Amino acid sequence: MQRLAPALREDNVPLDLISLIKTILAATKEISFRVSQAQLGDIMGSTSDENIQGEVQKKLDVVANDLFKDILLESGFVKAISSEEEDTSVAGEKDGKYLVSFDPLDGSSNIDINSLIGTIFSIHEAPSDMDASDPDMFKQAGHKQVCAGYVLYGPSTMLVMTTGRGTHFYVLDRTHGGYILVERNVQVPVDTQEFAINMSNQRFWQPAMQNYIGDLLAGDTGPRGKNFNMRWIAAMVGDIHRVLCRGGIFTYPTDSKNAKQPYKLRLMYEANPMAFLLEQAGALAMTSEGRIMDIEPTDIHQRVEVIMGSKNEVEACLSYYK
Ligand code: AFP
Repeated sequence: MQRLAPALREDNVPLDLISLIKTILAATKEISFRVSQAQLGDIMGSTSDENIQGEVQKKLDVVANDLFKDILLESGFVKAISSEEEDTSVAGEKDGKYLVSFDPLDGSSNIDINSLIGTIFSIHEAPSDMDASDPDMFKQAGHKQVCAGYVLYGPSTMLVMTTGRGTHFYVLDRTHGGYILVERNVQVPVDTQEFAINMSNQRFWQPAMQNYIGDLLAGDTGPRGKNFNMRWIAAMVGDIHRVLCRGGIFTYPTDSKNAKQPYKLRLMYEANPMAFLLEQAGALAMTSEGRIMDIEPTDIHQRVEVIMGSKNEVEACLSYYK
């Protein structure tokens, strides 16, 4: 088993990117500790504020966001950050080489029930000819990411990360405080009998998704000829981690629940980093119209339809949209 920095050097990751990754991970270790304190620390429950998405901020959302913001902006490596919890991008070092987008605490509704939560991050190179305060720097497609990952604060604290040379699993070793590589080049099985979707939205989906899920539910007596199991953690980090570990399809499809908001998940700090991790593990990450990482962003908080996971199952799902 290898420590993080030597593993990254083996993948020829540039030294300044390794330093940035170590900076991000320093914040995750602090969050991991705070999460483990639960009611013993002041992190449970909600604040009286809402974020730009109109969602009530949990205390831990704010704590995690502030930790990431401070550590990244002080690092010297970062030209600007954008976060689920910030209205717009925040300028850092004017000559900083990187842009970091993050969801400091994914799965906020799980905080108070001691269930799975995580941090998702995505790193792009910063354009050298733009001002650090210009949020347009972030309008870069997912295929330009130089690193993406998440940290899962579960029974163990795990880092799952790619720098474009495969997706690797690391575990936080509390005996010395570092992340240790435990699995290199994770591969998602191409076939699966497991799906993840919020079934309570069924009546709001488009006919293609209604038909697809209907056929999965019909099991071995339906057109798919096999039984499917369903799982829903309500935290994308948890659901995608399961897909990376044993295959599956995860989708948050277009729905008509709120006419102004047909999609739920955010492109820059949820869909793109997960898409990079999954594609590096041999899986697919799509909308019903194309590859997620080819979308040219128009806004740092834009939302997107997501259909991702085991290759053959994602293709089966997409065939219902043709
Ligand atoms: P929060 O981080 O705001 O709790 O959102 C979590 C999330 O964006 C994603 O991680 C989940 O997959 C999805 O929302 C859960 O959505 P439902 O509320 O429909 O279960």
